[in-house]
Amino acid sequence: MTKRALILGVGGQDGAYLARLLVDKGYEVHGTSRDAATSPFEGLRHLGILDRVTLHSMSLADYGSVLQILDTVRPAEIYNLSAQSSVGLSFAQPAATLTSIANATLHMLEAIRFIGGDVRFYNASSSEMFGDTARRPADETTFFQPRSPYGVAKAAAHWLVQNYREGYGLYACSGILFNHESPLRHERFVTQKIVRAAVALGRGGGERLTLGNLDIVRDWGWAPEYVEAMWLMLQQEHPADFIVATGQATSLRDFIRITFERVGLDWRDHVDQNPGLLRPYEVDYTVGDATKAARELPWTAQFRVEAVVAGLVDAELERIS
Ligand code: GDR
Repeated sequence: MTKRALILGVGGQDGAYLARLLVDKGYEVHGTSRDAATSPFEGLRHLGILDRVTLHSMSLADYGSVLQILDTVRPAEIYNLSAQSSVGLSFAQPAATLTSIANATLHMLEAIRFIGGDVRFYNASSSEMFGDTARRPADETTFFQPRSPYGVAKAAAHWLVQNYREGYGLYACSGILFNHESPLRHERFVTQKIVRAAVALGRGGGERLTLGNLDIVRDWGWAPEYVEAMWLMLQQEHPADFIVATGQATSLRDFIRITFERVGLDWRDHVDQNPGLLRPYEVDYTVGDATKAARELPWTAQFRVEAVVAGLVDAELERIS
């Protein structure tokens, strides 16, 4: 029998790649966004699968709308990839971020409990819950010490998922994803901002690149392969949470250097720092340990940072040519 999946936030980067993965696996894929009639669904369009996904309007802020969609679609698997995803924006919109992440997840869990049946639920947790990992890779037992309203909201949602799993026996789990990039990334995230600027400068145009904090370290992976880990989490005998990361620490300076080298430039000639882009509170260093995912799912990241940069630069060159 064809399996039916519901992807909340199918308009985003992860939603689009997951939709493609599930379509390729023969799923009947349904997806939601707040207003499906006006959403551009650029990711689905770019991947050529817009007509393979049944789209619905749903607001996770509205419990009634969640119930209606669950009752209509009756999915076997639900992936919650919706909500505000910018850490930077969460400082400017803390309350909206908290609502869009924590309350929204709670509405989903309550609706699943109310509707009942044999449904499996994946929730998008984030490495931001750990805050700074103090130069050690974080695993599933590492304490949460979030440093942004976004991280706090993700931690709240994470604990809700764990509570509903333990308390009500739901098949509900969280993937704790570290930074994951792709050509579908918006320029508001630093990798795409760097890649777009470097490629334009490399072609003799563009403007100088202005960034905030250059002293941070991240664990950058490749989004199209991270969605495979999401799917695998819902295929296990028992629900559990997993870190999804490469385990490789890269400084932002190195990310910029590798990107500019790829277009034949020395980054030091083209990059400025603007204190106005600094965050009020910063995660200086964050790296993940995905040993549990490698052992149990099994899943391991294939793309290291050089491959991530190459994939982003090549896609950008193709986009503008
Ligand atoms: P992040 O991603 O906050 O890690 O969250 P982002 O790319 O926004 O920032 C990464 C780091 O780069 C520093 N930085 C800048 N960031 C942006 N956006 N723009 C700049 O100009 C700039 N200059 C320096 C930031 O201060 C930060 O330290 C991402 C998101 O995808 C989340 O949704 C996800 O949960 C986490 O990754 C894991």
